[in-house]
Amino acid sequence: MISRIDLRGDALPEGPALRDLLPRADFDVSAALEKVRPICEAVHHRGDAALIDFAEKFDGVRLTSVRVPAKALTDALEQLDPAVRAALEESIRRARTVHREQRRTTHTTQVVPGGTVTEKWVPVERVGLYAPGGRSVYPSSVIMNVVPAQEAGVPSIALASPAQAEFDGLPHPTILAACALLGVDEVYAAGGATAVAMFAYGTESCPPANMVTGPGNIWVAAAKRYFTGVIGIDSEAGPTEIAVLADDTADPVHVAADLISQAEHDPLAAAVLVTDSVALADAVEKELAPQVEATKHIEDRIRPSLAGRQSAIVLVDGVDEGLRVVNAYGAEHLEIQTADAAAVAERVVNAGAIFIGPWAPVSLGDYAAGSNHVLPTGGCACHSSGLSVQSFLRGIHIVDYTKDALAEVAHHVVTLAEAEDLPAHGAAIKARFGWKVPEGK
Ligand code: HSO
Ligand code: ZN
Repeated sequence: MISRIDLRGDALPEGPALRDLLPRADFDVSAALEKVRPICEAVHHRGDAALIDFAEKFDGVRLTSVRVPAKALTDALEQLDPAVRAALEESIRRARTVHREQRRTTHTTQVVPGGTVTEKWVPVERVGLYAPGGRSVYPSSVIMNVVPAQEAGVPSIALASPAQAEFDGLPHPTILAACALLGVDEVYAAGGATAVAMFAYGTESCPPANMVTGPGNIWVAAAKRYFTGVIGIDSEAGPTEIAVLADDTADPVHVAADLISQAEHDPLAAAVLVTDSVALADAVEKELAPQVEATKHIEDRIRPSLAGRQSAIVLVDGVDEGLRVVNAYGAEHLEIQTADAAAVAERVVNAGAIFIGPWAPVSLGDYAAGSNHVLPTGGCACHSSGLSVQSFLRGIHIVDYTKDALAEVAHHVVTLAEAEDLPAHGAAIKARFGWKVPEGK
């Protein structure tokens, strides 16, 4: 059901060579780019009419309006199962507790007497959040996108999710209910690349946004790439990944359950166990079969995910080697199930989120740890972070110098301007001092 990669014996290669030995899904966003281009152009030129045509083509329903009426949101909340409502509320409460502390304060540095640089943090003015609605209808992802945007102070937040034929062209009712719980009242029935294009260009019913965030399929990722440089994006979000670094102290029942939990998302989802214990590898493999049999999305997602080239059990010579492997891999989610897991976790430098020990499974983080579940995939954890308040803020430097403070450093500015063959830069300084360079200190 899951392949093995045996890295024991020989010394592990360095850097990219090690990464090449590790499993990863094929997720070719550039190939999808050509297909989303005409979709984006149609939304650009025909606005709402294009969105309505695409909803009919892709979602099988003819919309009367792209904007979801306010009443649909309140109705969805009223009809929400009370247990689901309570769980969503607790998830929101915990996410707020964590994200509120990520707010940044204005900071002023006095560089010299009379010369200061202040960094002020300003929220993005308008963001468009995307909540998928195909194989995955995740109200939890609505929370993970909306809460950091709200805690960052974003004044205008809109959300799009695909039209559902079975709900008269509205997005899924649990998505609508989650929006209502969070106080998001600007919601659109638009899916995939069309939703990203709607936010990027704006249409008659939806003003353009400065930034689009949220998970999605390859078309959403491709549309985000198409608009890179035009609007802000969070990340391209590929199929989900779990890596577990475990030794012989780990419980194979837990490890198998956690691997399956993320395989459940997608046939391209990655489940990777890195261990120095053959006994654990054997026990986990044995455990996978009955647990997979006992769950739901077996044939369409879990089996192809576990059997795919993106999943494997990787055997290593010890926890130190295992750390090198997981750092080279840069998993979206990394569980550490070893003796002294917290100390091992301290040595992890590349991961979207780290889950320590037996009582912090990825599922907890997906719903109710307080952490964010929108995390870098495909090895992007080596250079990017998960969604946070910071994702929705811009830091603006404010430079404030007196005449004396400028005079003190003027000769250095003029020298560097000349060294770069940009004399007009130097002239902008000299003009302030009777066209002479002050002597400085
Ligand atoms: N594990 C997914 C998020 C999710 N799980 C939503 C359940 N619902 C990516 O972090
Ligand atoms: Zn998940």
